[in-house]
Amino acid sequence: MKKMLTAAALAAVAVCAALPAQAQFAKAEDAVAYRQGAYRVLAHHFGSLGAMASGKAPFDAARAAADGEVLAAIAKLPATGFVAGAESKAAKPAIWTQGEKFKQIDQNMIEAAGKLAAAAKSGDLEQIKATFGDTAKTCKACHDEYRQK
Ligand code: ASC
Repeated sequence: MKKMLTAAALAAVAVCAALPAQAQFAKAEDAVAYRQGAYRVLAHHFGSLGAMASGKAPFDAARAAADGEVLAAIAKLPATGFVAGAESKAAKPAIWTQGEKFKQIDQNMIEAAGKLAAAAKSGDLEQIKATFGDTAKTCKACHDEYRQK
């Protein structure tokens, strides 16, 4: 019995580790607020890295590393707020009808944010500049396809 429980517990841990961030919402508007809040936090830290990458702000390695860490973690969240029935003014309906394509574009952003975070952690401004541009492209790809103008 103990052995079975241990196996079940291990299986549950494996499932949790494999799943992307999940969120549950009592109301559709909570899901909209959740994803918009996540995007806002992303934009803040992405903007901070961008200011340093472009020289508009002095390069601060510790700040860049912290921005990258938050960016990589928060990047995984917004997609979980696009639950059924949670349409909004900003989001095109295609998000719900082209689920797989939307997920892929979102995944590209998550991966780019991870690389930008690694670059930021390295403290090498040149690496930050390169990966910042790649990440910006993934933001834009989604805006072009799925954000209402
Ligand atoms: C930002 C921000 C975005 C992206 C995007 C990149 O700083 O808030 O949504 O960059 O403009 O194309």
